[in-house]
Amino acid sequence: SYKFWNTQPVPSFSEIKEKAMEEGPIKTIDIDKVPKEPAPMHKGFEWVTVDITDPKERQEVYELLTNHYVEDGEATFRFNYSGSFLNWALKAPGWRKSWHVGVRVSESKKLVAFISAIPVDLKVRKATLKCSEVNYLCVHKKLRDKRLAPVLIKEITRRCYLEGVFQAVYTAGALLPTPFSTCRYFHRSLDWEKLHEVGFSPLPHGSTPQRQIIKYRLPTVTATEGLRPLREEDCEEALDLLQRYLGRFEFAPEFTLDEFKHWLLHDPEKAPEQVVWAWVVEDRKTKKITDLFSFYRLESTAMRSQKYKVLKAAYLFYYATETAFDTDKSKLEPRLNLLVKDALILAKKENFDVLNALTLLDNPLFLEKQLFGAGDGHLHYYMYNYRTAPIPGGVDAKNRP
Ligand code: YNC
Ligand code: MG
Repeated sequence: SYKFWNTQPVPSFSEIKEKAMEEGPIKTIDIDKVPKEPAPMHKGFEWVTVDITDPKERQEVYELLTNHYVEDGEATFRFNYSGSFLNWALKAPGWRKSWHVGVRVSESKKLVAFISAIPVDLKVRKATLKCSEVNYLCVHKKLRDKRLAPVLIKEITRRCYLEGVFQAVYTAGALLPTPFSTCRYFHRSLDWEKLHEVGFSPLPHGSTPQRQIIKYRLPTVTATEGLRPLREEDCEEALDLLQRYLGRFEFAPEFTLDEFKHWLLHDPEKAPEQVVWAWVVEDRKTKKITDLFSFYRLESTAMRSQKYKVLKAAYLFYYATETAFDTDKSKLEPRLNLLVKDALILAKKENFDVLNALTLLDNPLFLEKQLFGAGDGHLHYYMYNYRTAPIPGGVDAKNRP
């Protein structure tokens, strides 16, 4: 099997286990030999470039994803990326219209498939790579298992190659050849009762609803001294902190100031429904920014609930702390626990039902202590046309939407 993936420049399951695996690109691309036109589309369908800046076309992508994108294994929840979210995630600095690819029914013009990419500079061990990040691959349920996905993947690849981008990063729940890392999802209940009613959290054997509610109770005010929302004028300093913090990991994005602002600073004009929240800690004496944390909103449709339409989930996003550089190594864990507990309090205040996090960065230092529970979901991390040895934990990259 893997009839398609076996033809692609990705490492095989066996070679990634080899100790002496050489890091680097798998094949060299000659732009002049890249086809100037897409491969023919299945009969009755046509390629389109979606104009995501047009509210009408963005709504079409929204509807396709809302009805046909990723579900959990039991088909209880399906991601519900908002229009504001898509506008944010697909229009990162340097975004290209040609990387928002759709398929329409020729006759009705109905949008039935989508795939996208945005540019990202990635540090992979000692190398910095100009990559694309591929996301939102989606095929209408009625068109599944017709080998449309490989056609979409080949088309986004062609469009990346044409722009001189020869490597890509992507994540998926599906196991394909070959992940260089795998993360697990963890979930911290903020409204246990709702999570239970909606079918997300089972009642643990031997517990009672009342005990569960008490277990997840949180203070109403935050505890970190100097904590306040991130402001535009903080960004240069906060970015410097984040880059140094991410520099401790083998796989991480490298952000420009523009990218940092795009991903972390809420802009009410661009996002009428707020997508990202970020806070910093300012030292009272030195006025220096010592810590940063953020989360984003991504709701899921509750497909089986009579009572609730959506699960309001926040996802822990980028964070950083100066304690990571303290000569006293014991400071990091308590500091992160303090910060993440405040993140939970703030997420609760914003009326989220749950805060989700992956097993990346320094997350293992606080997940259990802050009562995150392991979920069923795994997220595999992949690179296209690049070979790199496995990166066990502490990855970042797609701490990204
Ligand atoms: C997947 N998620 O194995 P083989 S994640 C990649 N990513 O190929 P068909 C996938 N490949 O095994 P269907 C995949 N899921 O024969 C399946 N495949 O080699 C492979 N779901 O194609 C699969 N969104 O069209 C098989 O399958 C081949 O109709 C089968 O379509 C699949 O966005 C899909 O989970 C996922 O909408 C579109 O099931 C459909 O089932 C669907 O017969 C719900 O496809 C939504 C969903 C995926 C979310 C994501 C990241 C995508 C990354 C794609 C790879 C990018 C490579 C880099 C390109 C740029 C390079 C440069 C520079
Ligand atoms: Mg198909």
